[in-house]
Amino acid sequence: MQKRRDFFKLITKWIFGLGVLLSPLAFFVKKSNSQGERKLIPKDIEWTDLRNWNPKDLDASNLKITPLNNFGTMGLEDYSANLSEWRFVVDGHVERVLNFTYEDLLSLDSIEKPVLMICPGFFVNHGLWKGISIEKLLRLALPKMGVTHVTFRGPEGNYEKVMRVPLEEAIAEKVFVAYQVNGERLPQKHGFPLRLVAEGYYGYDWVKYVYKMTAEVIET
Ligand SMILES: Nc1nc2c(c(=O)[nH]1)N[C@H]1C(S)=C(S)[C@@H](COP(=O)(O)O)O[C@H]1N2
Ligand SMILES: [Mo]
Repeated sequence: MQKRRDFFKLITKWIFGLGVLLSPLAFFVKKSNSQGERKLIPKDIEWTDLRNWNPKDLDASNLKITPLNNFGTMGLEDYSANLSEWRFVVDGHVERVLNFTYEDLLSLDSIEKPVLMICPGFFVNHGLWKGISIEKLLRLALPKMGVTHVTFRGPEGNYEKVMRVPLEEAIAEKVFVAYQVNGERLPQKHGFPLRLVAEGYYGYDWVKYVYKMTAEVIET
């Protein structure tokens, strides 16, 4: 009987040990699967070929950062914000509606990361974008229960563009608001004072001159 119990103890130890050993592997396999669908762009790719890809299918981590002078641009380029009046508003399904000045934004915790933008058929920019995470902004505004989407608008007025993203993507920092690119203040043509960065989305969705972010409950 004693022998049998020892045997079970040993087996249990083994199974447990094996589990501990293999669990990082399981994590790795899961991770590489979820990224496996995206094609890693070779370092020496012709940039003109990239224009015809969908950014959601690409892993750009091998790509060099595009010098700011070589950035393409599209759509509204000359909106001019008066910084003394300009505000970034966070509203919608939140406890606290917030109004940030440009200076306020610069003083918040920031995130910075390279993200690929493709304007299909026209150009590709791989910029190093710096700005504020949506999670950070939502935390400050205290979202109410049930928020499913976050909507961005810019600029205020006749040329307003709208982009709505599911909350998970906003929280995962795939989408964020940026005030700096490649270490420089966001140039006017690229959306100064604030623009959306949207990993995996065509340039069309990277709203420039963002002035409002709204937490929403959208039934689907
Ligand atoms: N407010 C606003 N945002 C906009 C646009 C626009 O016309 N107005 N054009 C979009 C398009 S089609 C593209 S490809 C990108 C280009 O950004 P860039 O000019 O900074 O390269 O901005 C997007 N954001
Ligand atoms: Mo575009």
